[in-house]
Amino acid sequence: MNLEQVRPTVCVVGLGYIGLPTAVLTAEAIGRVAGFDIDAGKRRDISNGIAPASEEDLSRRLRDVLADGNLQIIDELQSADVFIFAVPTPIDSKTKEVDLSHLWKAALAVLPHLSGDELLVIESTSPPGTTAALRDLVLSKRRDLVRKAEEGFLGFAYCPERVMPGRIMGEIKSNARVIGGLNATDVDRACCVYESFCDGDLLKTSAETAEMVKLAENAFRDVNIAFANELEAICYERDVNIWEVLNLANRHPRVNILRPGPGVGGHCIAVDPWILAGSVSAETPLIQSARTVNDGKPLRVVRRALELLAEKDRPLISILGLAFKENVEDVRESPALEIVRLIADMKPTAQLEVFDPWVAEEPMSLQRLPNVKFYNSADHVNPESDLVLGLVSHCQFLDSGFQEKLRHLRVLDVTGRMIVSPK
Ligand code: SAJ
Repeated sequence: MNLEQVRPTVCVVGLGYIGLPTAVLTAEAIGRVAGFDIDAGKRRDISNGIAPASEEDLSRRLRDVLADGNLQIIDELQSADVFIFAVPTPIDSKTKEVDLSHLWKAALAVLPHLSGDELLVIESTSPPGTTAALRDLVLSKRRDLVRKAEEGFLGFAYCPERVMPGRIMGEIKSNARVIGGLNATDVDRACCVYESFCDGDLLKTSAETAEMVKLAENAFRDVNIAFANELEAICYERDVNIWEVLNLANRHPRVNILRPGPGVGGHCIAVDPWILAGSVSAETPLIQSARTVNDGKPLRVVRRALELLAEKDRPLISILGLAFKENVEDVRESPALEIVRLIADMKPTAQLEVFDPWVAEEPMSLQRLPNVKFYNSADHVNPESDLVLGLVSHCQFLDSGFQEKLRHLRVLDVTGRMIVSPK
């Protein structure tokens, strides 16, 4: 497939936080892009130029590609030269097993539209072997396409994203990208699509290696953060400043310890290690321990906060930040949310005032807690607070004027970025 000679039609299946930006960038680069999502409400909003996630520049660029006809949001799947699957691959909260049902459903929905000359690309985070399993599924249901696949016309590739929420539009374009295929032709065909909008290096490999790389990257971050969180517990007990330890240790040219925090949230770093560990029968004690350490961090933060307030019967606690990390609105799997719930539960006499200028509405799970008040701003932190608990270092909390207001309060700052002069 040479983009100079033939502009492929592309269909992006799943218009979530990765699928929609991918559809918009592909539409800008080569046009003739269709976007499909099973959620009719989402399709309607996107068709009207409303992007579900407030990534910088996404809404404006979405409206532009819709207006010039380069992106069409479709209600029914249709034929295309390239299908890109960007559907969720969550894990079960109890068993930690990956759930590929959305991917298989999407693949089955695409089946009737295949003629045997298409490239099917998975972007969703998936266990090693998923691309090969997709091929097997397609060919088991469409025996008529076996020959086309053998002759290299029907291709399968795995091209994971590695972008950072909040900076998706820029990073999708600039990050290096791993392009894995079931054979060299599939890799080359996938490269043709991605080089149309990606300025970063395209790193060619097999599909299974690409699947493994994606999981390895995020599991590595999780293990590194778990080490940072454990080191922080050691420093706390020894009364050594963890931030100074990190600054100095990271001056070693070959050491890069990440930062301790309230725990690990979001839908990638806390999930992917389970997918990696679950892909083999071998024991994976390191990866699993890292998960245990990071999942246990919210409770450790809560115990520390309650220790500081032991003498107060009805403490007023101001909590800074609810999102899963700084400068994003996303509260999914947020450790800060868990911390608020735990404090409200373990100290029902406490009054909690939660501030997050990035989170538009009070999450449902907090609305039912009688001792929690939510503010979608950084204003009005009560100067009578018995404790200010800094959980997420949003830019508003780092503002010098804001920090000045905290100067005379007792602050427990788990981010290491908000400390003014703790009492
Ligand atoms: N965290 C720490 N300490 C750190 C860094 C992060 O406690 O030093 C916490 C954060 O507060 C957050 C969680 O870990 O709760 C995850 O944060 P993250 O920034 O590592 O990861 P995500 O989920 O926002 O985005 C990641 C991408 N991260 C970065 O680029 C920094 C990237 O690794 C993945 O490609 C992407 O998710 C993905 O989609 O898989």
